[in-house]
Amino acid sequence: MKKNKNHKVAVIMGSQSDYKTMKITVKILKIIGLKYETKIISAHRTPKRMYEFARSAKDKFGVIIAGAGGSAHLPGMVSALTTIPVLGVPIESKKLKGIDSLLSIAQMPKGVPVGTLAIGEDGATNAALLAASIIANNNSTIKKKLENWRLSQTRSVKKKPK
Ligand code: RP5
Repeated sequence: MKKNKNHKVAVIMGSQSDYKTMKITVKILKIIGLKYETKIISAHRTPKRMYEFARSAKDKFGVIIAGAGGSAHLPGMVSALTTIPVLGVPIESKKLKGIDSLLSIAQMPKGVPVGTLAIGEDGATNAALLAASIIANNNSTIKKKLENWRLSQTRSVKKKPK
């Protein structure tokens, strides 16, 4: 495994409107100290952009995080074009509260996986943490930062309610 290119995370999303959620992913990646790039790529509105991104992703990224809402085919389509791990964040849609996004992303037929996270902000947070875990397998600095993040989370839980 070549080191540098596998330590960068691509954070892609189907629309500018998804960034409200996906900026949480970016915030966590920054805290952990992971390199990343953000892009708007729509599977149905910019299919050529999606194809070109996915086909060249292996030269640049170790993990792809894809946020999409509604009939959320972006993570699955990107995963079909690369073997880099793809983590899908179901965006909370207005009409069905993200249940549509969740089922679209989670119910990939066998053979082309997408690691599906929770709907909305929780999923956006955990996608960044899971990307960090994947990259930490080959990066001791990220591993240490991830362990520290967990430790500080544990310490933040008070023993008694106020
Ligand atoms: C999806 O359609 C996007 O991922 C977004 O969640 C949803 C709505 O997009 P906009 O109409 O806000 O551009 O492709």
